[in-house]
Amino acid sequence: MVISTIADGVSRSVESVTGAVSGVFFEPSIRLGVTGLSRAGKTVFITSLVANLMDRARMGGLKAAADGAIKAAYLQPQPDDTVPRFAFEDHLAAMIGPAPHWPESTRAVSELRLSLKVQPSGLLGALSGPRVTHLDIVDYPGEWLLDLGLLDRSYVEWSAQALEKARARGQGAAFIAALEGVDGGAKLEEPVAKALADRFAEYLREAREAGYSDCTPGRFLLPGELEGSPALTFAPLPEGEAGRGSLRREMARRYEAYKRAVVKPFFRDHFARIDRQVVLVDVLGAIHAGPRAVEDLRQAMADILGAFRPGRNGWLTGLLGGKRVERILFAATKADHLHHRQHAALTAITEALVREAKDRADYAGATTAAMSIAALRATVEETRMHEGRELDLVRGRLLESGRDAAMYPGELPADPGRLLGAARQGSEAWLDEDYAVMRFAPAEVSLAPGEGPPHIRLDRAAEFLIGDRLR
Ligand SMILES: Nc1nc2c(ncn2[C@@H]2O[C@H](COP(=O)(O)OP(=O)(O)OP(=O)(O)O)[C@@H](O)[C@H]2O)c(=O)[nH]1
Ligand SMILES: [Mg+2]
Repeated sequence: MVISTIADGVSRSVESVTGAVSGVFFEPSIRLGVTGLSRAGKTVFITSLVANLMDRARMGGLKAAADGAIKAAYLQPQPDDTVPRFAFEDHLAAMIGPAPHWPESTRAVSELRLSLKVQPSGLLGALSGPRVTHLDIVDYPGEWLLDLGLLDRSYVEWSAQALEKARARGQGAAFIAALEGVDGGAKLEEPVAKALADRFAEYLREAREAGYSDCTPGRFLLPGELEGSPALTFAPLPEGEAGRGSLRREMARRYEAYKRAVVKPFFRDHFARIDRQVVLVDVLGAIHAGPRAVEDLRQAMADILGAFRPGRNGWLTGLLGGKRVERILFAATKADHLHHRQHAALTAITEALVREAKDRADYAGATTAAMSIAALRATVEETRMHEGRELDLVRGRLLESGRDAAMYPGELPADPGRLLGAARQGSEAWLDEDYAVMRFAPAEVSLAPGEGPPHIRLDRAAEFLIGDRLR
């Protein structure tokens, strides 16, 4: 017992300050942030990860699971009383229950605590007996990280950039047209402000649907309990006169309120406490949407990862003190849409996509990696002869019709530069190949005792993210 306390005390002193201390003896905790832009696969990832940590037969790539060091894993009340609990049971029931379906889209931050009873190896471990490590998983939208960029921009600067984006995207046309009849220097009329903000939010939603990544401010897509509040009732306006009581002055004031009341609290209450981070990226979805979506995704990734290089923003540096995220995994999700022969190409594209941003994070002292994963495998592989050549296909049940279908998604180039280069040059369409994505429903599975839901490389992802803390 004494040795256990000392050993934990030692590891504690080199850790950054994390969650609550529970019980008489200190129990270490790891705070794992799971983020990604909307529909990237956060909910499915967390649900499958937790289920597979509880039933570990498919977790051979997680060393502590393979060698039996993890003795038990169980859910516990989370340390934060004011954050909604991640609805694990509901999501799991959706994914692997009868008539399996994908879980509902989630709209806010949520948290779940999984406690792992681990028997450490080595002499100290043998003497001390099993110890408990808490894994606190936090699900938050990647859009909220993009908002960090607002903190060092004034309303005028932000407006100029936001208007430029809206003009360049087809979805922005109605909003730009609505600005025509508006005089920002005139006295504020609430219905005018509201109508503009609604149009702006509508444009952001449509742009997101069309595959664009940077659709900030983040809460315009996910307003949650702030829906309709003044901090969310603003829109960019062209530069001009901004006298007292004018629409422009009030919009600028609300923009500042958004930063103060929405953006900063998120970084202070959630982001600042994260130890390990996985950034889920729907790379295949963006490729399917075309070169512009891929270029937009690349820029959004650079912005998102700016948050992990705190030197960029003085306020954030102050908030984090010396603390930083220790490991960051970039995971291309939904890799079950591809035959495994193409997974290396997908990983290479993901790596190239986050390259710039990753170099910066590396620079900031975090260890990073890229991987292609599927948190819930919905397909099986198949190879067929077609016009004299072998085609690697995936087969699954189509989401819309429920029919069984095989899909050839197109051949990803081995050299990621071919796709990213075309994207950077602003091409309208891919030259060499058409990329298809079909949406599959989760497969009906019958799990043997001890087995979690089927996945691709979720065990490797877990090894990278938390493996070192389970030895
Ligand atoms: N085939 C396949 N599809 C997946 C996988 N993970 C996610 N998807 C698809 O992606 C959609 C979004 O997944 P979610 O986990 O809900 O994504 P999210 O990031 O939580 O989305 P929001 O909560 O809306 O931000 C699902 O409805 C599935 O259609 C996977 O491992 N395989
Ligand atoms: Mg979700």
